[in-house]
Amino acid sequence: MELSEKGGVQNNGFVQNEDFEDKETATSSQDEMPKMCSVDVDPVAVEETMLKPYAGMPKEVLLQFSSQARYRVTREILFWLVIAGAIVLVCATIAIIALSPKCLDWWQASPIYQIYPRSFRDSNMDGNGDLKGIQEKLDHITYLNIKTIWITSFFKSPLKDLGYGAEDFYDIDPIFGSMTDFENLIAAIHDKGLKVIMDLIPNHTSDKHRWFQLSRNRTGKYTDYYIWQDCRQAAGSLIPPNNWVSVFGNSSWEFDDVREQCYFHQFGKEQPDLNFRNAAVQQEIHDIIKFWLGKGVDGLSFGTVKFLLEATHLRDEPPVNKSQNGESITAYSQLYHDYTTTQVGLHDIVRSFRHTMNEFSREPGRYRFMGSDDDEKEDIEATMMYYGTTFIQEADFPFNFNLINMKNLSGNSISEAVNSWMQNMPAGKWPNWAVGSPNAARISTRIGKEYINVMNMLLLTLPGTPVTYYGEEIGMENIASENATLPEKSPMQWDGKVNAGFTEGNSSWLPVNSDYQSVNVEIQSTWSNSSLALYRALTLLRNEELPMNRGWMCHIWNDSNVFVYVRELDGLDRVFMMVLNFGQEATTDLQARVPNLPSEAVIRLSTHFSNAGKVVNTKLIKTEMGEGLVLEYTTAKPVHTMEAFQGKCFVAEKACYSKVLNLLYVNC
Ligand SMILES: [Ca+2]
Ligand SMILES: [Ca+2]
Repeated sequence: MELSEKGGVQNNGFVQNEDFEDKETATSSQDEMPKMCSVDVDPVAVEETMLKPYAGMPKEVLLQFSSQARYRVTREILFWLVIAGAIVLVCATIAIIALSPKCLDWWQASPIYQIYPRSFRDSNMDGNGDLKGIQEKLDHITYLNIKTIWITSFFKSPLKDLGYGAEDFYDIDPIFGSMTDFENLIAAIHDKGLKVIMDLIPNHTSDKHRWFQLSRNRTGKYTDYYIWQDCRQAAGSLIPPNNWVSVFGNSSWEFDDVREQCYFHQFGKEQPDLNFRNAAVQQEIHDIIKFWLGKGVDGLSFGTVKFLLEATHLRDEPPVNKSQNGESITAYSQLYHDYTTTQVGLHDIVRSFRHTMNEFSREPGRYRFMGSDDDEKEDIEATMMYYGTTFIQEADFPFNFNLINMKNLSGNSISEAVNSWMQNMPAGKWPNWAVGSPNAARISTRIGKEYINVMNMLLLTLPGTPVTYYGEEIGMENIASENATLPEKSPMQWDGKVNAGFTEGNSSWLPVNSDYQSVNVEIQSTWSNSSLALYRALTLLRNEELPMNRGWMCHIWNDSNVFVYVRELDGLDRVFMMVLNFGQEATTDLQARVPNLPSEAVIRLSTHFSNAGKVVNTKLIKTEMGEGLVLEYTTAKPVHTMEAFQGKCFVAEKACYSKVLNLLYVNC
């Protein structure tokens, strides 16, 4: 009876749901109508609601259907499905962003190519390299698969000290060109997708600097821009305020006739130290930083920062040899520099530089790199201080000269140089490596021609940012020179023409090395087994292979001949193992060093090109003197997961590879 009341349809168990619902809906809407509206129901309208939807029905009919449960519910289901889908998409996006590792920044992703501008390329035949010359040769940088250029000091300077004492921090030395040349160079560098770092040495100026001239005349605020002290005259000779000695030897105090006082200089007497205890001096440096970042420079390398502050008490520094007579102390190495280097407050100044640089780093993709360039040699902990702490950032990295400062060459000494950096570097920081610099003999001269390629292989396969000093990619050698700082600054050897293509002029400021017929870019680019070809193959490998640019590095083995390490990435079963020979011919049993090592590996790259592609037995890896191998193999058990190698593995900016999604993620 109930059923017939609901529309008179007998439920025989086979009533189609649709029909049943239809009727139910139609009836119930009839039932509800009086409750909803106060008007009587039009029988014609009721008739209409009994109709099926049809094409071209008028709006009123359409509305009748659309309020029916079957359409309303469907509509609501669809609506909520769309909402749920959108929420899932948003969550997935957030998850991917949260799980994605930070992309390597530009200063981490590419090697840095350091150019000594006076020696790179001369564009105007005066025998001196210049900014336009660098611009002419930018294709060489991209040819090397490098994206970052570091140009050493080019400020207006009397060049007494090869440009390290600026006469004007806001101007280019005319020898290198004009400010317009510089702006054009920056634009050209950025057009090619490259970045540029420049030097800034804030410790001192040239004695020709306007500030020094004003200071020696006690003019206004400039009076205290430098470090002045009274010095006594005794028996016709000058007695300095204390026993402090300059880096170049002899007293670091110099009498100034104009002011009739002594000024302090850590380096040459033509390079008076600025007074960093004077806030106005610090502000000047911040203004200089802002000026160059405003010009578009992507990073600054702050040189010789450990010399910024000196103790105000001016006490004598303790002699290394306690019995040495004070009068006879003239060399820098004869004193402990407790009061003239790394004074309290120094790192506050370095952090303030970082702070100013950060103001220019806010735009996406415009992070400004900060390096510190202080060769501490013996004091690795002092060097590491420039990384700052987890919470207070200083330099992105202090430049690492460990591989340059080694006293002898062997697999052991290389291993020690590498490990000393890795073990002392604060957690979460990014390493870097240099094998050449404007202040050290070239690889070829320092350790021998036969090791050029293996040094470059080491440089470009270690974790972190590699720094190449111009010319090391072709294995340039020092020239003979009486000046101790010049032999590694000889003109870049571009081709076999006169002056090695460095200048079209008659002469160059320093002689070109006589080996330029075989050691030059042009000829080496035609040889498949040249240092240049290897260098390019290595930078390409570094760019293309994830384990090489952001994977683990595990130290495997070292002895007097070889240094062995692997590069691995979580989620990838492909491993690269470097076997680098820094001694004499050797055979290394890698299976004895790594448990479950595959018995065979492929030589992906070799300093001896003819070996590339060969399959070798990992029990008997032969390397000749100066030979380097990049071996490749696959394994389900990478070294960094093994108990035996705990504490011997390192990773910065950890990431894991997902084969399924073909992307990198964190938290693996
Ligand atoms: Ca020139
Ligand atoms: Ca100083």
